[in-house]
Amino acid sequence: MTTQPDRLPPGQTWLAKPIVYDIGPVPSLDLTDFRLRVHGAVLHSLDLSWADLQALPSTQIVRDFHCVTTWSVQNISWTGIQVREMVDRVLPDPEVRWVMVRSRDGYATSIPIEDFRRPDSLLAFRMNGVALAPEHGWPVRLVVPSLYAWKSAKYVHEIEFLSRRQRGYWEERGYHDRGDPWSAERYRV
Ligand SMILES: Nc1nc2c(c(=O)[nH]1)N[C@H]1C(S)=C(S)[C@@H](COP(=O)(O)O)O[C@H]1N2
Ligand SMILES: [Mo]
Repeated sequence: MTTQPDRLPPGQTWLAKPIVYDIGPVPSLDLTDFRLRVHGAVLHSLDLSWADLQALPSTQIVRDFHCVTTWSVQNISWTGIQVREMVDRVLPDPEVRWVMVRSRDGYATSIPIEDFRRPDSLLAFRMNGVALAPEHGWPVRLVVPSLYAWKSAKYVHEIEFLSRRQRGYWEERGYHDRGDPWSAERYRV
């Protein structure tokens, strides 16, 4: 593994593979029951089946992945749908500043809309060339590589555009509202 200090955010150390972090058991699912709800302060809500999601244009990115517990992994490739594809379809109200992403295991995370809609934020269903492993978020997870990995919610089933800020699982427990690794935004001050 090459070590390029210029691409390692402050206080981080390289690991070869991501460590799996889950607040609870990996949730089970029958794909025929899959729904992704995209709603809230938007003009057009969406309620997508697995087939609907697969019909959307997909793309691949390669990004480093930074966990707030100080490990980082280089060059993970993710395949999925650009988040801004969804944003463009639902048309959030102009006052929306925050998005809440909710998962089937009860996890949730709140993300500033500017970070959420970046071109490298994906709803990913493949990781390093293969379908997501159950513990990495099967069938689909959010990946926001510009922020700490706790913002990359696994097992996603709901995206809500908020008219007032709410906090997700770790944000409620004192973690930073934004979580930019380059500014070491670990905890809320
Ligand atoms: N649904 C869900 N998503 C989650 C978590 C979780 O507990 N549940 N943990 C987060 C944390 S803290 C990290 S570091 C990453 C880890 O991703 P991995 O388990 O695929 O390595 O997932 C994030 N997404
Ligand atoms: Mo994490």
